Amino acid sequence: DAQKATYRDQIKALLKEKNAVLVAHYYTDPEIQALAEETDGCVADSLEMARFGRDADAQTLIVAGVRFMGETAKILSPEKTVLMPTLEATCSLDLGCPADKFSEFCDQHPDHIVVVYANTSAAVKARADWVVTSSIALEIVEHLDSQGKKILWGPDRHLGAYIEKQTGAQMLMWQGACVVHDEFKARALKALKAQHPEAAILVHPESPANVVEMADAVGSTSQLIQAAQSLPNQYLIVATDRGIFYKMQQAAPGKTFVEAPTGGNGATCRSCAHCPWMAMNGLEAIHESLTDNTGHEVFVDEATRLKALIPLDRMLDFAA
Ligand code: CIZ
Ligand code: SF4
Repeated sequence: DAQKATYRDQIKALLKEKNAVLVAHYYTDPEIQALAEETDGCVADSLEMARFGRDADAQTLIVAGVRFMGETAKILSPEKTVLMPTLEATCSLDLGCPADKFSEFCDQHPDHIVVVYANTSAAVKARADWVVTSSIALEIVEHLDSQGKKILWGPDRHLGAYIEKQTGAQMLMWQGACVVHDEFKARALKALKAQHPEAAILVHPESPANVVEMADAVGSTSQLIQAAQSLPNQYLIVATDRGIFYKMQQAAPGKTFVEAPTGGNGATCRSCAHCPWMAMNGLEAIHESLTDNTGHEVFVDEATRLKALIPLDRMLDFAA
């Protein structure tokens, strides 16, 4: 509508004026992803967002995603101003893994290498030896396991279990979960597949093991977008945040994308295939962050930043 068009035009002008660039996650709403594309920003997974922000010439990064993504951007680019549409956008994995408790867990197992998922606070990263995203977790754990290292993993238990199964590594695990992916239901998925036997099932490994087991492709967001394109199936059932449909439709135009079911028998779920925190990244909030920094700027204290940078750089070097 007219209000949105006005916001879009003003945001475009403000991005130029402030030498700012929009860095958006695949789970944000389609209009946000489209705006990032139209303004030479990026739409990506958390690994690519981190790299793009670090390498961008812009002085200011507008990170449309959740808090840990803004923090990662600041850790990698302390000289840049990092703004978020809202600092309230958190993540259930981050919330469920407080740094003091996680640090105690690590202290109890000093002979273990600490590997944490990117979906954690700067303070948790600062306690870790390695940071991984879902697009590179398997390779890094395989690498560490082949060196005979004992591994402590946190915080997502489903991703952890998937990594164990794929690599044969045994890990001590923190018991966190994503409110979106944890809701996908295997029984209802079986029923949907029975109605569409020609369908392929695409699953993000933050989903429960019995859902992952049914997948034709398991992977990070970027890997699932690739699978949507390369699989021959026209009908795709997708177990991840529905924000990803925007990019999947671009990658595989003409195919049909359907959300994997969340809750059988009409049961309700807390976050039906869309992250409530990703959804906070609206046009109005982006506009506000560009007009007045107050309450939008991400800060990470320097001691924490320097510690968190070590495992983050390790991941980025490994990925390079
Ligand atoms: O679930 C998330 O928040 C994901 C998939 C983040 C990422 O790695 O892009
Ligand atoms: Fe966190 Fe899940 Fe939202 Fe991703 S989708 S930001 S893992 S709550």
